[in-house]
Amino acid sequence: MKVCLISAPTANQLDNGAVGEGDAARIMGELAPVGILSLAAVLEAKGLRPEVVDLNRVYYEWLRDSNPGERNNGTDFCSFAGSYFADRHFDFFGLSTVCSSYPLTLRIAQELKRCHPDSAVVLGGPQASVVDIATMRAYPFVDLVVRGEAEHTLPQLVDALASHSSPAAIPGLTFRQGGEVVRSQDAPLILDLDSLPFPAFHLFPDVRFCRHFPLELGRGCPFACTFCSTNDFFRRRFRLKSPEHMIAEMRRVKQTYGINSFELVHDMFTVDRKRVEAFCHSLLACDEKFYWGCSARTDCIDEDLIALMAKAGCRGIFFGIETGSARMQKIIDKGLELNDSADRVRSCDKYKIKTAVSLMAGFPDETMRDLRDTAAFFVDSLRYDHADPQLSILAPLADTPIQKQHKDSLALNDDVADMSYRGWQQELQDHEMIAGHPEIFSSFYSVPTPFVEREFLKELRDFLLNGMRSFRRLLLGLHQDSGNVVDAFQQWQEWRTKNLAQFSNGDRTAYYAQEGFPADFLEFVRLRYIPASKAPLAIQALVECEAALLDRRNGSRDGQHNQQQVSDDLDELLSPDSRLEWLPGVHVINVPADYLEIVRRLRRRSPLNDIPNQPVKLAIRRTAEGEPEVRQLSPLSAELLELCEGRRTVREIAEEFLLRKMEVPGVPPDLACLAGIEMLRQQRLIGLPQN
Ligand code: B12
Ligand code: SF4
Repeated sequence: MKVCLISAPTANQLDNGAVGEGDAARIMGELAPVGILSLAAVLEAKGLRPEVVDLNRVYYEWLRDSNPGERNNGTDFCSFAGSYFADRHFDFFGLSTVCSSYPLTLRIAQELKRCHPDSAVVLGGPQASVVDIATMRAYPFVDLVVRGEAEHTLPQLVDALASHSSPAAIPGLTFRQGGEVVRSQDAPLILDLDSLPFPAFHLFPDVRFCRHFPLELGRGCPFACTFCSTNDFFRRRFRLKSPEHMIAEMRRVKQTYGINSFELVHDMFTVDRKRVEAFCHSLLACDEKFYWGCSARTDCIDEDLIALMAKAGCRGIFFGIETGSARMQKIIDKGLELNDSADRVRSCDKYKIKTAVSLMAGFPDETMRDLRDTAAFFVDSLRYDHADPQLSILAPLADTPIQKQHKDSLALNDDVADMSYRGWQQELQDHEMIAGHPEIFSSFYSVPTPFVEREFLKELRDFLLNGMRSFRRLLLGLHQDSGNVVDAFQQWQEWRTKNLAQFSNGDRTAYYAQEGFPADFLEFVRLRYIPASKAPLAIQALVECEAALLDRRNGSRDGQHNQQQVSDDLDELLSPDSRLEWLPGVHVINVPADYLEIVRRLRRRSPLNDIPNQPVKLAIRRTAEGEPEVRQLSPLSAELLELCEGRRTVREIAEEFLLRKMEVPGVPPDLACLAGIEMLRQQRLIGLPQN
């Protein structure tokens, strides 16, 4: 049997076609389809030589090689994929599926059947598994669906097909029998995950470009949140690979690829505290240092465990908080105590663990009050530098309680739930498929939201996500000053209706994503918000700082300072004749109030209204990675930084410093000057010009 396993398309970051090969390979590597590779390893263990096709890569090649005109001219990706597979002959094509790209996957499956009518076209993965019957009834080119975990089912199926025997008795299959689509019994769960072979990463070359290598840690979740499909798919039986097994796999990756940072795949790792501790202790006892990220619930973790995880190399945790409303927590059966959730985000920040604070809006029962609570949770988490809040609009995943409850009132419009819409450009055929089969493509529909207008919901989501990226601290300041960020958002909506013509007919999501939005918003804050603010000085200081950072981001140059090469190498020793210069991108601004104090108060949620009028200077720059850096300068540092302009030597600066009679009590002026210069170098504000 010649078997070809095909990943589900998931790389929406490639969409604009402008991504270079290096970045593309990294993106695709990090999206390595662990399920497909696990199946390939099982087949290899049986002596087969399966091939793995990464549809993300095929898509990338199509984007790269076709010109934009062609792309819009009917030569869509599906036909390209069809010609890609036309002269690749296999007996078995197995396609993995996920809701977001299911229409596309089905169209590719149809192409495969057209080119290779005698080959078996089989679907598996989280989406096909739950809409198996409806899919096979609607699409005759699908021969079979393998439901659920497939490491035991697939080899049996391949054997049956090779020997032309009936697969009917194999558990975990959906197939046609006498004109009917029928299911065999469910396949038993794989209880001992250590028994699975190491995934066939050698069949997926892009994996070597990963920053964080994906390794499966376990399956199943005992909880039953109403929007989630995991407990349905991997069921509620929680399983983990043993620490020894995980560490052996991590070592193997390190040896083969030189990568020691991992994305440990499991929806919910921290169910059993003892097992998390055992994993951490094993990592600590091991002679190599590994870094890793995982998923957790905030009620299955506490500060002690977080501290241990950080020590054992944990650098990122995905927290599905879902809603900031205590009422909605109960309705969606998530049941988190939100104060504790906030506290876990704080603890992670303390131990420098990055947290994805994942929130959703658009639940059917959600009122404006609930939405305000979610927006507040989102913005409150910005107080922690290591927190990365996310907000998406609910997509009713097939076969989840929420989808089943609302299946007769799902709506399809352009305002689709974004969970499944992002990414693949949809062709007309996709729209037709989706419109014709809500039971198969439910995640492209929206559930009714009777208490909140969907346009409002969507705009608030776009505002918060882009606002966080462009003016993180200002957003927090506005939230704190106005009482809830939604109030500030509504004022902005009012202002932009009167002042921004593009809002009447444009694509709002596109508007929020482009550079004009932060500039417009800062103007709104200056002209409309500050005059009525309770804390005008603090907000003004925040606006000026964000404006300067935006300027840096948009590449505006600071004339003379950026034209030359300046070294920030701290090993180069200074002599009296060393010339100094500002490092490229450094910019100094005046703000009307103590910025450090404002940030302190934001972190503690203390009032901003009594911040005194006390102008300070800030040195601002962006790191090579684009991260903003803001330093409040003491009067001495500000003076010295000014003296470093114009390529003066250390000696010249010291002479000028003495003339200006700057005093540091108890420290001789020449020493104070040298120490100040060294500090500015350490802070990466000045360096030695290279020419
Ligand atoms: C890692 C992950 C991601 C990664 C992507 C990884 C990748 N390779 O592309 C990222 C973070 C990008 C991601 C994004 C999204 N994800 Co996701 N993701 C996961 C997660 C946590 C793990 C996937 C995994 O590797 N599992 C481990 C392997 C072993 O399992 P598996 O892939 O399911 O494979 C097994 C079986 O399914 C089967 N199988 C799989 N393929 C095939 C093919 C054949 C032929 C056969 C026979 C069998 C078979 O056999 C495999 C071995 O047993 C799952 C949840 C989960 N625990 O699985 C969600 C999950 C797959 N994601 C989900 C969703 C909804 C999304 C998003 C739409 C979310 C969003 N808000 O945008 C996006 C869509 C991405 C896109 N742009 O299209 C849902 C899918 C639900 C559905 N009905 O399709 C899941 C199940 C989460 C959930 N709880 O609901 N995701
Ligand atoms: S959302 Fe998380 S905790 Fe809830 S059922 Fe899904 S995986 Fe489990």
